Amino acid sequence: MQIPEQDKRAVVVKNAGSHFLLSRLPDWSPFPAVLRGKVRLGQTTATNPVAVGDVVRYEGDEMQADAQHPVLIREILPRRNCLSRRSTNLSRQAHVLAANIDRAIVVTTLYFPEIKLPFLDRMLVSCACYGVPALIVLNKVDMYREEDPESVRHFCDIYEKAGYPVLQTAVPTGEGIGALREACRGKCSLLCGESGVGKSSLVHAIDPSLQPKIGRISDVHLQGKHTTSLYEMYPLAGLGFLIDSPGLRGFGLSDVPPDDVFRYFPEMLRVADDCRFMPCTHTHEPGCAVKAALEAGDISPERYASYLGMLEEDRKFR
Ligand SMILES: Nc1nc2c(ncn2[C@@H]2O[C@H](COP(=O)(O)OP(=O)(O)O)[C@@H](O)[C@H]2O)c(=O)[nH]1
Ligand SMILES: [Mg+2]
Ligand SMILES: [Zn+2]
Repeated sequence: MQIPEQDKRAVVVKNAGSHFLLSRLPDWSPFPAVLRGKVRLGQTTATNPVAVGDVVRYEGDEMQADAQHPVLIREILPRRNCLSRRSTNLSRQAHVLAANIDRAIVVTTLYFPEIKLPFLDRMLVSCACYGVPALIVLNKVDMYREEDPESVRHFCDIYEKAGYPVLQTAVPTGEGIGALREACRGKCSLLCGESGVGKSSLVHAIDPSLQPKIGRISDVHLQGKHTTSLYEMYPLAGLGFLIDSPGLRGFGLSDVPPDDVFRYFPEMLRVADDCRFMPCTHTHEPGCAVKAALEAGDISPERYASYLGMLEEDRKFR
């Protein structure tokens, strides 16, 4: 059946640099596309104009399309939301991770690779800034919960107290995988997190028919290697869609003015109305409700340190 020209809309399901795959969701039959000629762009300040999750208008016959004869992306339709980061600290330009997502699944481990709380908190702040709800997945608990139950408890405590749901998972034992699958139901979720934490492994665990490339942890450095350099969406049998992303090293905050950073820490936002002075940077002001909550143990010192780090970074690079 011929699709009328004006109805030729599809979702970007794979982004490998200049080549894309599109699918007319919820139908899953991806076809190749390129960005060429004159394109009407929604956002123009990003290093990548098109991201996985974008709805685009295209030109060409999707039934006949192949690698040699891709369809042409003509227009990127307005986004409901998107998640971006600054490519580098010095760059003013944003890199769009994904568009039109319902939720971010922020994957982390305590060890193998070792956790970097400031990095995790930056991802969470970005999610909050773009209005994307975040679920934290603490993966590989099979490797360290027995040896270090106290650290696992401490981690869950920090983030649950802050207001985030935390799910513990282990791919080899299947622990938490059912709950994660359930959490994906009916949604389009973006998996993000450092390289090597197990994002691709989780995709495969949720739906064994899906085969994203899984990396190997280098024995010498116990560090994640970059195994994927692309963003790819996967259909979860009748469940929803999951976007796997490459490991990110840095996560510069884009679009977050320093005065607003505290708003994206839910536990600070909850109490900040009670600060004596407005505006309050929550660093030195007398009568600061955030500092009071910190002293009372209602805000964790780790999260507060991340907050200070973000203000500091901002001073350096702005
Ligand atoms: N022990 C253990 N290893 C895991 C788990 N999840 C992933 N791995 C391993 O961690 C390495 C990196 O996994 P991968 O899925 O490629 O990570 P990604 O870079 O985040 O996509 C691979 O060797 C996986 O087999 C887990 O829950 N437990
Ligand atoms: Mg991967
Ligand atoms: Zn304050």
